[in-house]
Amino acid sequence: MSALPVTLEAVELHRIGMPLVRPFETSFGRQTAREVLLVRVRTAEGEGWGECVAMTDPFYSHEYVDGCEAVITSYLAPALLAARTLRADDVAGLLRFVVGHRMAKAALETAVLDAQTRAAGLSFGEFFGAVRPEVDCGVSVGISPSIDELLEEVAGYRDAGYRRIKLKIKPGWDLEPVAAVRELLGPAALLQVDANTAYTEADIDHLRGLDPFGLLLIEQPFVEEDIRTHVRLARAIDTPVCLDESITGVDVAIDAIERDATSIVNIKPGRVGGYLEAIRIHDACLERDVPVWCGGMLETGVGRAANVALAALPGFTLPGDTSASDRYFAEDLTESFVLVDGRLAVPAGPGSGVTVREELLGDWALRTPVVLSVS
Ligand code: SMG
Ligand code: MG
Repeated sequence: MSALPVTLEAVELHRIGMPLVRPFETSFGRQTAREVLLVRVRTAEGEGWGECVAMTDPFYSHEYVDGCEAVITSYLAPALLAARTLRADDVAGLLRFVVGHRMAKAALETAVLDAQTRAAGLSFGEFFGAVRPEVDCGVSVGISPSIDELLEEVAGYRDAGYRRIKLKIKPGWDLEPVAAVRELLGPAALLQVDANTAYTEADIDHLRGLDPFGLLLIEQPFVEEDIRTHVRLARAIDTPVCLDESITGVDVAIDAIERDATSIVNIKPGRVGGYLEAIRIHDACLERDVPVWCGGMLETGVGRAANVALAALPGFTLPGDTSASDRYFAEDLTESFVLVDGRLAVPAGPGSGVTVREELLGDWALRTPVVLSVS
């Protein structure tokens, strides 16, 4: 579905801090708050918002909030402001002169897409090609201080209706918690694990110990650049291997699939440079019968709205890390996303379909917004 270009007048960068309802621990660290960089574009046709998914520290990937803000301020926003009249489709090409920095680029592309689709009266769901009004949701469960606390947390999410549980694992926190959660949930529950690159080739035998638990998949056990060891693991275990960090674009996705390094793909729009590239990955996977699911980066309602629309595409056949707002936040920056029967509704209004609550933007501001305008 097409939409007319917008005329860009200014790019605003907002930095907010939101406390998490409970700490979230992964193999690379523990966080108690979410620092978020939000981009607002002001155009002649109206405004649009994009959320940068980078974390405070460069531990999930090389990108991080300060770095994203710097590259947007010095390079990316000036290039878009110089182009002046543009569509979301033009953004990746206009920003190609900067190597990498996909999360920063994705935030800008999404803001332009939001402005453009709002002006056209099209929802993200319509623009992306959504085929369902609501999506099945999973939840990502952090590393816990004890198995008992883990079981209590998982039972809470089960009772809330989540359709799939993902456990964060690392060496020393893998077989035992997985066994305990499988026992708690029973054999039919959808259960998967995510290692965030914490293992090495020497752990392949150990990871085979996950096979008896009937997991949906194991996500990214080895470092981002190491496709080869994922191929070796996939040959050695029955549990399907799913790449997250490694998949930075559609060509890498196709390569990893053809090499049998991944039989399921986690699609995170921020990690791949935006929703348009995310859709290309979805299409390539659908063509190859590779199931995909939508990853999460502890997004506010701004990013969550877009993720839910993406997850409504036909190839998203597994529940995503598209949890309800209250999984992370006591209060969301937009309308709350509320789980109903384990699902979230795809917003139907124009653009992302959600509205930023500007008073909260002020309350949670970590500093004054940066405004970049046409020179
Ligand atoms: O948004 O529910 C969410 C987060 C899901 O586990 C999640 N994300 O590797 O998939 C992943 C992680 C990356 C962020 S960890 C701080
Ligand atoms: Mg992951």
